[in-house]
Amino acid sequence: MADLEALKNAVIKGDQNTAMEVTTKALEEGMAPEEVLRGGLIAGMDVVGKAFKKNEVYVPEVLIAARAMKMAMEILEPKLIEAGVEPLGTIIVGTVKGDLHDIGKNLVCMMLKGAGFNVIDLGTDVAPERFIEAVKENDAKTIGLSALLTTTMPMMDKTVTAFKEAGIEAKVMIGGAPVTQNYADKIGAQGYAADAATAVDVAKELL
Ligand code: B1M
Repeated sequence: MADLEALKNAVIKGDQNTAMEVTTKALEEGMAPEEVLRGGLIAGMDVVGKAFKKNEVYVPEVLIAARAMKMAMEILEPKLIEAGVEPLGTIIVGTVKGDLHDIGKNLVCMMLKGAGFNVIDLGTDVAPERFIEAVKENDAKTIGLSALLTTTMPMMDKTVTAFKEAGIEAKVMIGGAPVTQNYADKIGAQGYAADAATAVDVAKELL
């Protein structure tokens, strides 16, 4: 029987081989993909995220854990998609221009995919025009902006302004360590999420 506690610990330790093995075994045994995601992978990253906030672990550990999660996700993702009925909606996600941080944004994308959204991840350093193009191409109704630097937060404001100027009606959710609900209100973003799990709830509310 696949052991989700072992999967969780594999992510925490950044042990990608074990993470991939347990994920494969769990799926072969018929465990629901969402259970593997939530009970193993997300549970592990949650521990790492919290330890990181308390300075109990540092950047290399976070990156190694995220890589283990990513490798396991490559196995899990097709099954999550298969298991889903229809996508809840399409969401365009990216880290704003000038900002290269993507660990949190990637977690948000993973959680959204796991929850049944069709996620189009534009990556990092994404200019407003690129977001606009992607929204139009995919007829997306929701956009997620991430920023980790106080110096790139104003780019969120500029991006939201560019959406308004381009007549984009998609709802905007923002997040990232320095971002707050107050800031979201100030720039006219309809949603704010402090973490990846909340991002799913907010994205659902914005549908
Ligand atoms: Co950077 N960095 N970094 N960095 N980095 C921070 C953010 C910093 C706080 C470190 C510090 O000084 N203590 C600081 C920012 C200070 C500030 O602006 N106030 C900082 C700095 C200054 C810089 C550079 C400028 C350093 C330099 O070169 N002098 C540089 C900037 C490069 C650039 O972007 N142009 C830089 C570079 C880097 C690395 C490349 C080395 C690396 C990024 C690797 C990568 O992402 N691929 C890096 C890292 C790893 C960090 C820290 C250590 C960790 C960030 C992280 O991944 N956290 C960070 C320090 C810290 O946070 N204590 C730091 C884990 C992640 C799971 O959390 O991203 O917050 P987080 O995401 C959460 C929530 O915020 C939320 O959900 C996620 C999961 O729960 N969330 C959303 C995020 N996006 C969301 C979107 C949503 C909703 C929720 O909706 C769409």
